[in-house]
Amino acid sequence: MASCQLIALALVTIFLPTLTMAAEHIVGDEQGWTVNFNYTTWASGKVFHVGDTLVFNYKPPHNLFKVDGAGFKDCAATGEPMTSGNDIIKLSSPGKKWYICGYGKHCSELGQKLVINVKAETPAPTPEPNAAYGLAASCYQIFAAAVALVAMIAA
Ligand SMILES: *[C@@H]1O[C@H](CO)[C@@H](O)[C@H](O)[C@H]1NC(C)=O
Ligand SMILES: [Cu+2]
Repeated sequence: MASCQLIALALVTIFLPTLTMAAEHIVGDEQGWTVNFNYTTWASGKVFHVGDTLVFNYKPPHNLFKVDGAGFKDCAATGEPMTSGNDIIKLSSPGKKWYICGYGKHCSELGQKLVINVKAETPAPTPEPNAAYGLAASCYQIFAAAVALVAMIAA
């Protein structure tokens, strides 16, 4: 039992960080940050959390402005654009975030604009009310998984 608890603890230690790890969202996926791409569709069904990052990949003349709701609606860019072509933005607070391309009519007529809603940080999983029970359950699952694996290999 003691060694099983160690295994369970080791597994939890290994897998827990991957569960709560911040996600990296490549805006537009392979298409990147460009015109004639529906970023509303791209963002729908995705969940953005504080701590995640957005990656905007593009080539000139595209650029990237972070704007407010009005700037998004009117495609009005103010301030300095980001121009690296590989702009990595850390989402550091919850709420709506708006991004547009400031070049020509890319935002106003060609759809190069993105709005997302950032949710609060993923809460850490709540600890088991009864740690011993939790470990025993993990232990059982490890044995079940091991048995299933052995059965598969043996088949
Ligand atoms: C983008 O797709 C959404 C649905 O996901 C749709 O409501 C919207 O009209 C589309 N925008 C454009 C410019 O086609
Ligand atoms: Cu552009």
